[in-house]
Amino acid sequence: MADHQLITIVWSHYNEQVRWVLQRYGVEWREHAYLPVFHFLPVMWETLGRGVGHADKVSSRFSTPLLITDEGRRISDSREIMKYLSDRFAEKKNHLYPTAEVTQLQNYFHDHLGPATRKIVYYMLLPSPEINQEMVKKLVSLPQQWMFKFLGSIMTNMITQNLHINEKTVQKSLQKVRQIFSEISERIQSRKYLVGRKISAADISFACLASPVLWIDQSEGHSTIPVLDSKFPKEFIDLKEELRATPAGQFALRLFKEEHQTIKA
Ligand SMILES: N[C@@H](CCC(=O)N[C@@H](CS)C(=O)NCC(=O)O)C(=O)O
Repeated sequence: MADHQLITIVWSHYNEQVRWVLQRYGVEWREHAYLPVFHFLPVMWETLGRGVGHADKVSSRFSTPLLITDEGRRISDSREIMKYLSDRFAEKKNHLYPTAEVTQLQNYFHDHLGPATRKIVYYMLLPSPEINQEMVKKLVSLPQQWMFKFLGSIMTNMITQNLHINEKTVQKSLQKVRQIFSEISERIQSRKYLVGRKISAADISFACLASPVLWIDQSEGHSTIPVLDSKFPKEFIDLKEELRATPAGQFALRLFKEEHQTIKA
């Protein structure tokens, strides 16, 4: 039987959620990692005419992650994939969706936290050619690195426009992130996980979708985000430190450190 295959935008936080679950259940997979914009053709190739993929308020119909299962099924949307993996590979006691509250929280993070952290990080880091080049060099294949050399500025413009990234929208996103961090800080004060006594999809979604603004990298448990030599702009360092100091920030860091690994059955 073929392995599972995962088409990703390599640095995407929505994609990290799925890697987390694959890894958690010890499922083998092959990843086809792309830069944004370059993901478009491979996803289209694998989905067109199959009735797979739909646009939603945070992404296009060709969004990543896209899972091609070992049985040839295509599943798009990180939440659908996580549910599929949990149904198929988890024992009942380790299932990631034990209650409806988990799904509600996950949808809340998907719709509000994910787009806000993405906007902020692109706004603060995309203008830095050093960071872009280092990320690209450390994360994708040589042909994509070459293409990025020529198309980099067109790609960054496309990202900025498609995601409506500007001063005004980023201020709103900052407010949203601070609001969600304060809600989660409150909620997590007296408990180890967001729902019940075991890790659930809600915890994984919070940790992953918050990770860009905390800049959780490979040294802290992230699967792909490399440790960078380039310097971050001051406004980003300040934000990262502010959010890391909150109980919600500490919670996300702890989950990456302690839970982002294969569980022993
Ligand atoms: N509903 C989707 C959202 C994922 C998403 O927004 N993915 C982004 C990367 S951060 C993407 O692939 N964007 C490109 C596109 O929409 O074509 C999911 O949960 O998988």
